[in-house]
Amino acid sequence: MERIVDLVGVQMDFGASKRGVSMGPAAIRYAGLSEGLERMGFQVENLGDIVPLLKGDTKPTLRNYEQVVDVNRRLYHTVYQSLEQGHFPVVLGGDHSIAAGSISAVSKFYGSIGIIWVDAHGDWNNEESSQTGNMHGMPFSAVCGYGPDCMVDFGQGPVFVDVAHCVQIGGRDIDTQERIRMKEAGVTIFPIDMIDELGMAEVMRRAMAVAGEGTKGIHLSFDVDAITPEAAPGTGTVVHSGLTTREAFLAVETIARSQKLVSMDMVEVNPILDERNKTGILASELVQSALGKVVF
Ligand code: EXY
Ligand code: MN
Ligand code: MN
Ligand code: MN
Repeated sequence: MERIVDLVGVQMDFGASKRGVSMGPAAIRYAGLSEGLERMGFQVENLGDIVPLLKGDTKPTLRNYEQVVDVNRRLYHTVYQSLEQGHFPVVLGGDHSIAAGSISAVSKFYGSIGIIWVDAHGDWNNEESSQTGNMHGMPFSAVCGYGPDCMVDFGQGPVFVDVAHCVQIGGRDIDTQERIRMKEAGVTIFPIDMIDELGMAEVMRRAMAVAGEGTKGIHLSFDVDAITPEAAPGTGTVVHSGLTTREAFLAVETIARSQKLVSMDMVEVNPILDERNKTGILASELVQSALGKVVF
């Protein structure tokens, strides 16, 4: 039977300071994602985009929280329904705050999942530790029960992800309080210098053991700012000296080979800041590789 991939875009940029990642889904689609997945033999169902409310309540510690929460609630239901139908949900961002809605659904559906979070940032802030109030800096902690509950509690009775099965890869810009909180919680972290030392192949072997063993599946949350800005300039929070494109492909190809991937997000593509859709194309290719596209 043909496997069905559900593509859902989320035109969200209210979780970030800069505008423009709301156009990320269009850029990734324009790069040929559906066509590529179809060439791989998938049936692709395009679920369209979730569009945020034009206005909503805000506060300094949780900027635009009403719009962020509303989108996450709708995304939660979309992703949950996709899983119920036996499909594979691919969520295209949008800023990273949307991972709260997608992962809440995956965690509720499976009960026990692992998370591989590829990102220059920790995304492990809460309302108190955040220096910006930007909610794209909070979703990883939220889905594990260490962040704002409003991001993950839509009345469904949230199932938090066990930190023992959570991995951060590529971190190199993590706030001081955020770092302390991540260490205390016990997230497995492979910051960029550890990737230099161990090599991505060994990092991924270790990451797969943490996220994959003892769980029903793995969710991949991939923030394109994990990749070095020379290769991925189209994103709002660039951090120098990141992953090479080959390291990024090795990471997602390893996850694909494990056959434990059940869902993913590809986020933070900002076409306004990009160069001829370089980052959109890279994002599209990384999704295909995560779903098993082979080079040869
Ligand atoms: N740690 C900073 C903050 O909380 O504002 C930066 C967060 C950037 C988050 C980007 C999407 O990964
Ligand atoms: Mn992020
Ligand atoms: Mn990031
Ligand atoms: Mn366990």
